[in-house]
Amino acid sequence: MLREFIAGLYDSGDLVRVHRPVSRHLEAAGLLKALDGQPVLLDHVTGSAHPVVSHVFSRRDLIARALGCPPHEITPRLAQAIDHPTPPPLVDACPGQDVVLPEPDLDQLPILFHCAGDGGPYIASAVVFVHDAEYGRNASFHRLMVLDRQRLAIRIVPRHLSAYLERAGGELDVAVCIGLPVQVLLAAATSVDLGMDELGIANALAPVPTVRCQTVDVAVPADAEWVLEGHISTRELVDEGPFVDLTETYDLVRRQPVLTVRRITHRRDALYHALLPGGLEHKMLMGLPREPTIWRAVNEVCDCTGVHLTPGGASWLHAVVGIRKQHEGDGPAAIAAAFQGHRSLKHVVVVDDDIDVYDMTAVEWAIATRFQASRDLVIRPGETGSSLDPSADPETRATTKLGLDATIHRTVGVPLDQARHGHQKVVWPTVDVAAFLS
Ligand SMILES: [Mn+2]
Repeated sequence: MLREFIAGLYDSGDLVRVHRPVSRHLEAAGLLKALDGQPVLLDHVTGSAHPVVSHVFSRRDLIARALGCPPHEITPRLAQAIDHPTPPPLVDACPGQDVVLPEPDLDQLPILFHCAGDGGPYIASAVVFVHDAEYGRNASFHRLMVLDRQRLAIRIVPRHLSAYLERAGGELDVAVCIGLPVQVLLAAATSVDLGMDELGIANALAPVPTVRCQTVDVAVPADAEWVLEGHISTRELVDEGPFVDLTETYDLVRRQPVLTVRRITHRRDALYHALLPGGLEHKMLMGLPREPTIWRAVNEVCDCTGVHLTPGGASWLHAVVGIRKQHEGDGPAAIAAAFQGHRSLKHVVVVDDDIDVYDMTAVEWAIATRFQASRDLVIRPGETGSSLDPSADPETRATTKLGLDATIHRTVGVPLDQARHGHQKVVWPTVDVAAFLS
């Protein structure tokens, strides 16, 4: 669970702990931005009795550590969990319900106001759980803007929660959880079919005991630090935003529904997980769960050895795909499949399996030494892109997609292994460096 992982980071000296009071208005976000990529615990955030943790899963190695596997195994493990979900167990005891606030009051939570132009304080780490008689349970991330002590504006993109809301006639009971273990955060960000329980994916990664909510008919992770039970109504729409999105640019202000909180329960000494908008943790949790779908799509056309949605591309718009090339057509086929596997993808680089997809210097080296623009460039104009790309058409999201096949090219008549020979890095002599420097 989240607090055990935080305790482990503290014990190993991997947690920056801030004892001084920090204002939740702008100051905390500024401090978190300066410490991006480094797990942080803020002991005292003004106006709240609860400590803030952030950047907990801001790096691939941190997620790997939480899942107990090497970094390169995260994508295949997640793909495996999506293919073979297991129903999470229901338990009675729930630390997340240890404390029940007498009156729901969002001001008790150290919700941060991030940037001067924001529409309000924002919760960005929250996963919303709903239940439907036919579809079953759904879990998805939604940013929540504080309107007052009981009400939040909820951003709902037209995906699963909007389908549940429509079926419920625009009136839907929900449970919002904050402070969740890594497997739940990753599963909630996957893109799977409507009616598939994301907690089944989470439970296949690591056990997720669940517990019934007190006023809402849905079971949520028992290890959650906070549970906000409430109701979404589309009868009243409010301005949601401005909000700093994944690209660190402002998203549009939209008319969105109101989520009214009716009950707040939390663990004793509950931690509040603050996700810095546009920060590395936001990018990691949003982008990493899209890598398995690219992985699977590319594996249908050739042998995929790795996928990396790079942080420089906001972990959303740029991918590096590694393949074990068998045929000359594998590169272009992998480019087309990658775009199928992640619809928002804009630029993709395909490299051979001797290139580490996480090492951007190695990827650039592959482009420099193996790529010919007249031969290996794929340009796809008139595609529908991501709403997160400010350079796409704001109305239609029309964009141009680009693929670079930076795999070794095989000249006609030259066997592949022979073609590879002239493109591989030399093997340097190995020496005992320490012996020369002592
Ligand atoms: Mn879903």
